[in-house]
Amino acid sequence: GAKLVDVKVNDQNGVATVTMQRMPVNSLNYDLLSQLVDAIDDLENNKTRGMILTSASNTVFSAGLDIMEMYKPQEEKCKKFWTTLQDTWLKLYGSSFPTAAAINGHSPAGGCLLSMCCEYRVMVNNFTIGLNETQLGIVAPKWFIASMQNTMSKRDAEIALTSGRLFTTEEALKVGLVDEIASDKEDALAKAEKFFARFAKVNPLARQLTKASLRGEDLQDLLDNKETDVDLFWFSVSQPMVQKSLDKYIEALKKKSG
Ligand code: CO8
Repeated sequence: GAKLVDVKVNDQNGVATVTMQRMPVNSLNYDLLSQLVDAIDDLENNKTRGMILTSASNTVFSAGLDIMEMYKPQEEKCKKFWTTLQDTWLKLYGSSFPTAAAINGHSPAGGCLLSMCCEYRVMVNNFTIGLNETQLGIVAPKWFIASMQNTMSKRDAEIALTSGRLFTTEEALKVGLVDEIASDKEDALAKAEKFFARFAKVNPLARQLTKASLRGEDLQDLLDNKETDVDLFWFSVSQPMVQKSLDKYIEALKKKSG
């Protein structure tokens, strides 16, 4: 199959840049997610110094879940897809190495989720980011919410989630959804690389165990409820109302691109 994820390691600082390259919008289908899981596994095995997640597109970090994986779904395939999304989240949110996202384009829904799995976010100006699920008539799962609450206040997360708000880069900075603004991709990558320098004088095991302690409850909660969560996803996407709103959404996307 196509190579949807590119991994390059900087020989000077040992940081790996993981680039999603499923054009045009890095919509997260089973193949892209599986390749992300494999890339993260490799980095764990090779004891990387850190990982930057970015996109090969100049305008989209990731358009979120591939709507076609959820539209007119077939049960077995759909459940396998969702399990792979769970695994991606578990591995990235729970990685032993430090992570940063260089968000070089729009980052709605699942795109926002991936960036929130990282420990630090640098976002190029004039794009949008957020968990806009309610705008699509769907409900962001508990673990999506947990990772949002790990970036901003519970108060801001509640308002953002219930309204399905997409933030501009500057608005995202204000609520803490992103940590720094960049002028372009190069600047975003440079700022993300700087993040790892903070750990130069920190004991790596102490850093790793602290991260595990901070994120452990969120991770355990999904680990304990993986199957229930898959069933809930299947139940949700099978609802005629949800299919109807996905149908409308796909139409709107098509109309927009002409
Ligand atoms: N899935 C599949 N195809 C997509 C998606 C997507 N998420 N997004 C865009 N595309 C397609 C478009 O249909 C278009 O296809 P075509 O060229 O065949 O017409 C092509 O990609 C390019 O799209 P655009 O022309 O719209 O590209 P732009 O650069 O103008 O815009 C955006 C890029 C801003 C990313 C825009 O495409 C967009 O807003 N996309 C939708 C984003 C979104 O809302 N995604 C939500 C997905 S749902 C999710 O991630 C979480 C679900 C949680 C499940 C909860 C349980 C039920």
